[in-house]
Amino acid sequence: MLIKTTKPGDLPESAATPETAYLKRRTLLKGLGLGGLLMANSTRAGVLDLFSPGEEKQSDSGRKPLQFDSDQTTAGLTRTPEKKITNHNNFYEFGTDKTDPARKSQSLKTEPWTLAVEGEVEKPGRVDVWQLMAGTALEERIYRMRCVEAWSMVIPWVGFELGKFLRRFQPTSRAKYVAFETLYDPEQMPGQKNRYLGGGIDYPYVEGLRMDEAMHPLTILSVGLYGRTLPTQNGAPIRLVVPWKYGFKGIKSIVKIRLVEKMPPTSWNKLAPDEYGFYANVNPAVDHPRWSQATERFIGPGGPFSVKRQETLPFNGYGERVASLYSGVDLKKYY
Ligand SMILES: Nc1nc2c(c(=O)[nH]1)N[C@H]1C(S)=C(S)[C@@H](COP(=O)(O)O)O[C@H]1N2
Ligand SMILES: [Mo]
Repeated sequence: MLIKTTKPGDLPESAATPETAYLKRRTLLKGLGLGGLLMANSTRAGVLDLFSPGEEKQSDSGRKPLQFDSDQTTAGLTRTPEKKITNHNNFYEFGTDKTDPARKSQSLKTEPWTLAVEGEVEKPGRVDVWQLMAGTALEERIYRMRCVEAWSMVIPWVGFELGKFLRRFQPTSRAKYVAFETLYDPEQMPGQKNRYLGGGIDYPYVEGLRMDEAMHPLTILSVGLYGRTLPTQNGAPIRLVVPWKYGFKGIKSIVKIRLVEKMPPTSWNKLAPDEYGFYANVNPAVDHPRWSQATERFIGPGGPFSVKRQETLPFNGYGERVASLYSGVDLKKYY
């Protein structure tokens, strides 16, 4: 891995792992009572380690083929190769390096898997996710994805609309937000056992959406990618995908969905509230405090020198369908 030390204010636009390196350091310093040193310097991994050829393994043992209706509307998008989608991940339960999830999550036991839906619903329940997968009409959705770290991918997900799923449980009129929770199992997830390995996140990982965001037809629960069930590193067996928001909203390996009246806490917001808001809408006009969000590096086919820097689009290009959700909301304040 390439590590380069930079001076304060010298964070390069190509910073590959700002969440990781900076927060890891910050958490460690906090833990040591040295919080004052926070801005002293920061480290980063170079862009080249995205593509170190030896690391690009197909770490996906046990994935099963899925049946689904394919997505015709977005078939023209250049897709990120499957090996890159499955070898460049954020899943801090397995470590903060981009290659950790593929290397360390393979033993996660995803079968059986129970998902509980509770809170402000008339009919709370627990579902067996593998039965759900078999008994639900699945769709392919080819979505542009944008990480807050300014890289992006195009991923052919397989899943179903979260809104359709939630309606089965009959949300009450008091349901204003939806809170999500990842599995908590320190025996299986080393990052939950060791605060340093886990990037300082207070586990279980949690996320939230406003009710109208959750019910929007673009919002899906994904159970697969590239036609097969999800690899563990991408959040098997079931994870959230919200294509107009930064990737961190896409909580992985979900065990609980709770409909609630009040805005729920979210993991990144708890860790660094000045950097990660509840809304997390992709917005080229609102910079992250430590780097610009105006452009992004598209991770597509080809080697390191073919990474394409492109403009970031408001709402990640989905503005026509979702901007109305935020009319009257000051997106600079509610970032
Ligand atoms: N439980 C859990 N979910 C998570 C994360 C995590 O660390 N833990 N990382 C988030 C971040 S920062 C990103 S960018 C996406 C990455 O999803 P991918 O690896 O499938 O591309 O997962 C999100 N979901
Ligand atoms: Mo991210």
